[in-house]
Amino acid sequence: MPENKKNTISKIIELNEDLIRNNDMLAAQNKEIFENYNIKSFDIVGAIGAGKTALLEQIAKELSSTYRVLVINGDVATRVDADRIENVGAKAIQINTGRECALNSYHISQVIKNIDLSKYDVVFIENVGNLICPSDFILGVSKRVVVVSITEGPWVIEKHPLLFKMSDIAVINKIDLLDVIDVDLNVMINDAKEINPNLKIFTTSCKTGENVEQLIQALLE
Ligand SMILES: Nc1nc2c(ncn2[C@@H]2O[C@H](COP(=O)(O)OP(=O)(O)O)[C@@H](O)[C@H]2O)c(=O)[nH]1
Ligand SMILES: [Mg+2]
Repeated sequence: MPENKKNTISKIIELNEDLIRNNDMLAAQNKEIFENYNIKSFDIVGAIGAGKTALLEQIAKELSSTYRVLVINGDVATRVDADRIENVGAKAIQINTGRECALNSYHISQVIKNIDLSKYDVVFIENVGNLICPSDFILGVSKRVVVVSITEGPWVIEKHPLLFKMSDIAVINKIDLLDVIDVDLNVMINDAKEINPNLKIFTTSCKTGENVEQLIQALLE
């Protein structure tokens, strides 16, 4: 390979490593701030349409009677998700990332800087719908929750091992559709366990509410 091409590649790798190092440093600061305010914080990751907002609508609705809940919704465009959350009575902040396929710790640090965190007990961050990009960017939360749905097909977990390795809780959603979608739920659960034996796994339906209560209890532990 010509020398100038080699130099360009090593420069790109260096820049990428810098980006991730800076992100990790800001994430550590975010984590410390959340902890100083005694806030439980969650990064909810998963593909577009998996049911992240639908789960958050149910969780925010239930927790709002006892806790002061803030939801930060990340999307490339629109404030559809923040409006959905505010409709169930919780405070929501929408972040539009434009071209970026994941939230990063800078986005969260800017939110933290501009709000009074003493007003909240629990913060949920709905990441941009994507099963790949968020792996590189931790946000500085207490727990990461990865959400997939059975409609994404039986291989969705084994095809995205990194995000499952880096999560604390996995949700397999839309189990009300098990009769019409050709997937074996046990195979999906085993795939997740094999990738990360420490994962807590929940199979849920936002349509019927099945197992959502158990998920909420696990979040609060
Ligand atoms: N049947 C069924 N539909 C669901 C379930 N959860 C979400 N949906 C639907 O899936 C679509 C995408 O949900 P949404 O919450 O916007 O997904 P997000 O992109 O991950 O936030 C919506 O039409 C939801 O009503 C579920 O458990 N069962
Ligand atoms: Mg959403």
